[in-house]
This record gives sequence, C-alpha cells and structure tokens, in this order.
Amino acid sequence: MPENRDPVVHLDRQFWIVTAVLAVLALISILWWVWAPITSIMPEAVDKAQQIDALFRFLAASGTALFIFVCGYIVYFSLAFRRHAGTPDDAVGIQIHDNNKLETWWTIVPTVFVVIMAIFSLRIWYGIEVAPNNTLVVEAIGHQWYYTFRYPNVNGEISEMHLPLGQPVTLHVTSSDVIHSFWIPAMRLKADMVPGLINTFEFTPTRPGKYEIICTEFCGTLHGEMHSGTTQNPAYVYIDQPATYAAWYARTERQQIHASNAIAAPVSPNQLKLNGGDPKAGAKLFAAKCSACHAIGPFDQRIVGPGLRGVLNDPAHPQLVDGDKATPENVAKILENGFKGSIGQMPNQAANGLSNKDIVNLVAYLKTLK
Ligand code: HEC
Ligand SMILES: [Cu+2]
Repeated sequence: MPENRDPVVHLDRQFWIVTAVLAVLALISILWWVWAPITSIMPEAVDKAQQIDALFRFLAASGTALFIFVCGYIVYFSLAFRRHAGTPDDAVGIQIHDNNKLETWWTIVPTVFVVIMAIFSLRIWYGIEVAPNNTLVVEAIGHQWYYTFRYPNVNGEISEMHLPLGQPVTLHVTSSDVIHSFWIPAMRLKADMVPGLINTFEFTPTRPGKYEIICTEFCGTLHGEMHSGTTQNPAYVYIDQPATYAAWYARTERQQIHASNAIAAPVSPNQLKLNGGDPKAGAKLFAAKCSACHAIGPFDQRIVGPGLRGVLNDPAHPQLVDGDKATPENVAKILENGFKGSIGQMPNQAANGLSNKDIVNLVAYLKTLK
C-alpha cells in the first residue's frame, strides 16, 4: 500500500452505540427545555415575554443538545483512541486528509441552523422595534435614584407607571442625569436610559399584576433604590384591567393639572410668607423630594448635597453655601432658584417640582432640625 494513501477509517459498532446514547440524552434535554417551568420563576407579563421565552427555549435546547454531543464524543474518543500499553513511543496517529462529504455537512448544517436562529430572532426584534397602530405612548425617565413617567395629556412627570391590559404600548426610555438601565424582568425587555438619547420598545401587556423595575447600570450611591423603590417612588409597573387603568389615568390627569397650577411663576423670597408653614408636611416632602440628595445629619455628611441638620440652628454654620446668612428667607431663596456651587447642583423650584406652599412647609421643617 503506497504510504501517502489515506487509510479508510471505519466507525465501529461501539461508536454507534455511544451516538445512540448521546442522542437519547440530547432528546431528554430538549424535552426538558420545552417543558421548563420558566414562568414559575418569572411571569410573562407581555406578548414579547412569551416570544422571547420561546426563543430562549429554542436556543437553550439546541445549545444543550450540542453540548451533550461535543462533550460525549470528547470523552468517548479520548477513551477509544487512548495510547494502549505496548504502543511504541514514536507511534504516529492515523493521518487523515480532506473529507469532502464531512466538510460539506459540517458547513451546511450549522449554516442552516444559524439562518433559522437569525430569522427567529429578527422577527421578534422587529416586533419590539416597530410600532403597531393605536399605541399608548409612555415615557420613562431615569433619575438619581428613581424613575418618573410621562403620559399623553398628563402634566409633568409622575412617579407611578400603570399600563392597560391588552393595549399596545410604545415605551420611550431616557435619563435626566447619568446612564441608568431600565429592566422589567417580567417583560424580558431592557434598555439603557441615556441622557439625550431615547430608546424605544413596543409590547402589549397580557397579564395583570405588579412587576418590578430594576436599574441594571450602577448609577451612584442609592442605585439600589432603583430596584426596591421607596414609598414615594415605587420601582414597579402596574398592569391594570382597562377600567381600572382608565380610572387611574383620569385621576392622575386631574391631579397633575392642579399640581402644575400650584407651581406658579417664582416669586421673590420676600414675597413668600414664611410664617405658618407646616413642619409635618415639610417632613413628608423632604422624604419624597430631598432625601435622595440630603441626609439629616451634619453639614459634612454628604449624599449629593450637604447634610441639613442645623442648617438654620447651628452657630458653627452661620452661612449657607451661597455665602448668604443662614436665615429662613435665604434658604427659601435657594429652594426657589437652586444653587450651583463647589459641592454640586441644587435643583431649583421647578426641577424639584415644588409649589410655593411646599417651600414654606420645607423651611418650617428645616427649622426644626437641630
Ligand atoms: C439632585 C440633588 C439635590 C436635591 C434633589 C436637593 N438638593 Fe439641596 N442641595 C444639593 C446640592 C448639591 C447642594 C449644595 C450646592 C453647592 O453648594 O454646591 C444643595 C444645597 C442645599 C441647601 C443649602 C445648604 C447649606 O448648608 O447652605 C439647602 C437648604 C437645600 N439644598 C435644601 C434642599 C431641599 C429642601 C430639597 C428638597 C426640596 C433639596 N435641597 C433637594 C443637591 C440637592
Ligand atoms: Cu439607576
């Protein structure tokens, strides 16, 4: 036999037995993925969640089957073709060159598989990116460290997100400060919230309930509150029955009209009557609107802004950050106009969403911090 002729290698019985065993294992794994109880871990709250889970099952099943064959053959071949006792030290393995049939198949099969995967994924992606008619357009805005939402015909930003069952929704997400990432696991949808950029997705709610929103991009010290939320700013989306949603929407629309009327054009501080503020209402407001940036600790205890204990009652703190004397009027001025100094940016009245009355109550509350 000429030396450079390729030897013919036959696959023996043992190989086919191993192949049959691997095929059975692969089939079991595929069946497991078809039946896997994904929804008992994470509900599917929108149509896209069902589609994405179907894609996930398909990828996981094919991946697991492939993994079983690859690992199985590695183990089998390394045992079948191991070095036997008595093999000389300089023995050379069987030399195989080119196998057109094999190469054709290992090109065609993966190509077909990748094309199937691409079509499957693109169809879902297209549905997430392209709006059907009659969608409800909602905007979600990331802040350090909470979310706000905007609805058509509702003034300003609100802190709760409600969606009606069965109506297509277009959700725009963006950020007012740093990069956040908006993830609702029950929807299987996630988009970065980037200042100056709007990311969009489309879906239709299919299951009523209350679902977590999670910020998945570390965005500062209180990043965790964009997962658990707070009483004032719950990090949840509520999917309501259409009638419940309509009632919520009507109520919110009305409330927000009043809220925006209450925020009149800024008046000069001397025009604000600072007497008669309600410290209790102020404390509530503080928890909702200020505590993300201010601790009720000493000046040095910073979150974003300085600690505010004794801001009006501390002989060691005679001046405010803007250099003015620490008087109620001057604190009110900072609350109205905001202030940008060496520590950072204190937002103004409009940005904090404060009415004049709110400022009076906040000053009354700050006076009590000794
Ligand atoms: C986004 C963060 C942020 C929010 C929200 C915020 N502040 Fe501030 N605040 C600051 C920063 C930063 C400063 C300091 C500015 C500087 O001097 O650089 C400041 C300064 C102040 C000061 C002056 C403190 C001093 O010692 O002179 C007061 C008073 C104050 N804020 C009250 C409030 C109140 C009340 C609220 C809620 C309505 C509020 N802030 C909301 C960031 C914030
Ligand atoms: Cu965040």
